[in-house]
Amino acid sequence: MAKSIVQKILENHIVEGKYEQGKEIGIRIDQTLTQDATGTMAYLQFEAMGVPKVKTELSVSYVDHNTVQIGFENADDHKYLQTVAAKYGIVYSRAGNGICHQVHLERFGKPGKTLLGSDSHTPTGGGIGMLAIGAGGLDVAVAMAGGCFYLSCPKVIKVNLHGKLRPWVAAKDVVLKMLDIFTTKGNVGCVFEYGGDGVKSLSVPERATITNMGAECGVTTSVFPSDEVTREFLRSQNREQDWVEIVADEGAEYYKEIDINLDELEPMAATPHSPGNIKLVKELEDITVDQVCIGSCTNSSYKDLMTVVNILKGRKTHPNVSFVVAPGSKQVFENIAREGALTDLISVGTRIAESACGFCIGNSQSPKTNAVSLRTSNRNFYGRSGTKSANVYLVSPETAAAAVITGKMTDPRKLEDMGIEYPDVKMPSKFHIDDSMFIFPNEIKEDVEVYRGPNIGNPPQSESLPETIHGEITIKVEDKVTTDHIIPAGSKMKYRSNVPKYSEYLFEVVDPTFHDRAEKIKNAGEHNIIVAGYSYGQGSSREHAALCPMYMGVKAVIAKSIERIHNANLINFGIVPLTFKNEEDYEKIEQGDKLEIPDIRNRILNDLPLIVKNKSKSIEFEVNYNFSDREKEILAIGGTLEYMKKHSKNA
Ligand code: MIC
Ligand code: SF4
Repeated sequence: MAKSIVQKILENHIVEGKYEQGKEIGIRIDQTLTQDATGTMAYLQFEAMGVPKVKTELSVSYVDHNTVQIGFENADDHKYLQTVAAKYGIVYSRAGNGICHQVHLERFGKPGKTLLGSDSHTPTGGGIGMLAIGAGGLDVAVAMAGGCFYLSCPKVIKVNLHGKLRPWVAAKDVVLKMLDIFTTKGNVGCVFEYGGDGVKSLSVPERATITNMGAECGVTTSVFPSDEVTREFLRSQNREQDWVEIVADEGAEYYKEIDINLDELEPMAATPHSPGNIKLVKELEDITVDQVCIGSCTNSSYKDLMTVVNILKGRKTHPNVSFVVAPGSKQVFENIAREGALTDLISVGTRIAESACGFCIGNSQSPKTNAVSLRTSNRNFYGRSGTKSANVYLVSPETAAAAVITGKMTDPRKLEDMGIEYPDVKMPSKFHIDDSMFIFPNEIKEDVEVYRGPNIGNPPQSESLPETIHGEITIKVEDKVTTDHIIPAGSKMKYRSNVPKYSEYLFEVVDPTFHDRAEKIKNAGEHNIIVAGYSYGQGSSREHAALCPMYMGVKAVIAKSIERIHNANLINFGIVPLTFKNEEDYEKIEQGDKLEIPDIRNRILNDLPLIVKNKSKSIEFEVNYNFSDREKEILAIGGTLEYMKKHSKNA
């Protein structure tokens, strides 16, 4: 039978279940990655599992998110991560080595392998032909301990790319087009598999830009074939031996197929405050721009930065623009520096930032009040930049560079009128490679003592599922509430390993009174319940969006729909994700209503209908749930950590 790329890789890794769309499967994970903001908790959970060494082929711990280090907290976390890595056989990528996804693509990604990462943009690895999936830290800890990763066997959507991008139109515009077509909701359980004659015209970093932002559509992952272009990239990284060819079989069947003609695309932008609000740049022309930020795991490769440098060389940053560049990795940084391009950037008036997430996560470079900020990153959620009144537009490096010169939103094709030629940057045949910012576990021989600074607390315990949930709707939110709304990153991210402190910021952007109200309800021995619209929990993989609510006594979320990673995180921490059977019931209930979900434990375990009683309004409504037997057991016992402990004891 003719097979898709997705089917080939999944079938090679299935440990439990069968390749049958919609059914839960358990797969073996070859590689894991963590970053510091999610990794600290993931390793604390891994330690709690009592496994002496990681059981994957490769696990890498990156430090790229919390590198600002105002106060001791971040540096303490880094040291914890370094010592844990040495102890358990994990490669440690030091702060300064770059953003996890860019570095992993350069140095470790292998076609045909599975990669699980505690970051939602892990699908970047799909650019090199891996099946790379983002998950909560606890799922990654389980994979490091040798457990399966469970997912719903996906609906594979084939995206046929035709032709070739025209000058000034970039890979970013391809994925913005995908967002225009698929939007940011309704794609749970799907995977994008790219193919068609247009694929060969895209370099690996361009493919990675496209797979990176598939995360914004909410798909499980995106994947490109592994072909001669992949081989060349691996050769340039001195890793040709890691190459295998992976292409879809002729006649493979898909859930759906779409076609995109690359030569018809135009420069695009995601407008405030969602990556799904797509417009053509030419429709936005003349908007005054205050800030331009180039970097993030979406667009910070050698090719991206050399394109920008070639556009800007010999010119100066517009006086009203603050222009920041954060190279994606030390390798990118060093290679552009060795070619003299760093000097060109400095001379343009660029504010060079560290090779890290930086501006993308709002822990530096927050723009001024009411600013328009053009960014090459992947998320422009409300408040994420650190300035609530700012308007963030997501664009290609070409469009970003044009605004650096003009000080306004400019279709980069217009640069030709200013005598600027399109810089057709070629990938180098060999990168300058220096792996000295990694610490490989076999370099450390002696017994390692794990360092735990005062910021490191133990993961909080969750409670088993009660017979009846009774409590209050502590918060009712609308559609597309992201994990950035649930628990902010930015300057608060340093409390990731201190759950009681971090929980104080729950729903800060939406309703800063949430924490105190939830605490009161919890202290009164009642449960907190969250009610939401469509696509609840979209965006990041941060499990704190479930862990902190769990700590505050949230026991159920009732939504119109819930996104994949967040849904899994809720289950991992013993919070029951439920959806309205009749969506009109969402309108009939209010924040503050007293709810009761009688007999919930028995009903879920025995697949019986579940009724929610609204005591305040004397009405009741039915809710849906969809749990595998494994998930039911996890919920009943009170979370994955408890489940793992029980099963490792029984093993
Ligand atoms: C993000 O881009 O939102 C983050 C910060 O990288 C998150 C992870 C986190 O919150 O630590 C993600 O994408 O998963
Ligand atoms: Fe870092 Fe931004 Fe990428 Fe998240 S999206 S991993 S914060 S660069």
